[in-house]
Amino acid sequence: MRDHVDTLLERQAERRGRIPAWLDIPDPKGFRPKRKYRTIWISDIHLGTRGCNAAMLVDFLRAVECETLYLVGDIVDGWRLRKGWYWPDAHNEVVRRILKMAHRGTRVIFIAGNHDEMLRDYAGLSFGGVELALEAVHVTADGRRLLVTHGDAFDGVVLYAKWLAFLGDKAYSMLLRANIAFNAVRRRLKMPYWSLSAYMKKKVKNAVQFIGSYEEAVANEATSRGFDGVVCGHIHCAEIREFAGITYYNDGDWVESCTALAEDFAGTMSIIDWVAETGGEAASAALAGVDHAAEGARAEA
Ligand SMILES: [Mn+2]
Repeated sequence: MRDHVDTLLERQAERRGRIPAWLDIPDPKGFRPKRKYRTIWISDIHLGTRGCNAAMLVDFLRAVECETLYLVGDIVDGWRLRKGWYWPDAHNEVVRRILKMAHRGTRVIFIAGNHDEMLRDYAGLSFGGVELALEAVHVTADGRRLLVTHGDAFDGVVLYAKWLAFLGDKAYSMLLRANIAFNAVRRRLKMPYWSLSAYMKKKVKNAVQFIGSYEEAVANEATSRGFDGVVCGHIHCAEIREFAGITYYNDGDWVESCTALAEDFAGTMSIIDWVAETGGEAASAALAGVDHAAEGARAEA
C-alpha cells in the first residue's frame, strides 16, 4: 500500500508542469507512407455509442497528415452517454490520436454538433490544442470561402420530414443495431465491412427526399451569407454537390459509411471512403498496439 502511494506521488511529481508522456510516443512503424492533405473534415463519430467505428477511424487518422483538421460535430455522443456510460478503449484511442495530431502541429477545430451540444457553452476556448467553435470559415488553397457548420440547425428548415424525427425513429435505431450485428457476422466470415444502414437509407423514399431538401436548405443558407461553399455533416451522407454557384460538401460519418472530406494543396476537394479504400481490413490491426489493459476496455453498458 505504502509503495503504491509512493509510486503515485513520484509519478505525480514527475508529471507536474509537463504534458502526458504518451503524446510523444512514436507511432508504430507502418508500411504506408502518410497521405498529406491541406485540410481534413470528419464528423458524426458518435464516440460513446456501439455504432461508432472507432477502429476504422484510428486506422484512417494514422494514415493521414494535414495542416488543419475540422471535427464537424457529433464527435462525442452526449445523448447516448447520458443514458449510460459506454466508453471502450478504442474510443480513448480516437481522442488520443486527435490530441497527438494537435500536439504535432495540426490545427484542430472542433465545431460542436447537436449530440455534443454541451460543448457549445465552451466555444471560443481551447483544450489540449483543440479549438472549440460554433462554426468556422475555411479559405481553400484556391481562395474560396467555405462555411463550416455541423448542420443540425437546418433540420427545421426542411419541410418533408425532420431528420431528428427520422434519427429518433425506432426503425432507424433498429437499423443501426442490425448493422452492428450484421457486420460482426461479416467480420467472423472474414468479409469486409458493408453498411447495411447506409444502403437502406438510399433505398427508403422518405430518406432520399429528406436528404435532397436538406442539402438544398444548407446551400441556400450559405448562398445568402455570401459564401462560395458549405461543409457540414449531421445527416451521415457524404456528398459533393453543386447548387447554383455554390458547392455543398458533406463529410459523412464514422457510424455507417466511414468517410471524410479532404482538401489537397491545390484546393481540390474529395471524399475519402475508407471502407472502399481499405475494406476495413487494417482496422482491427490499428488497435493492436493499444493497451487493452486500460480500464476503459471493461466499460460495457
Ligand atoms: Mn448531428
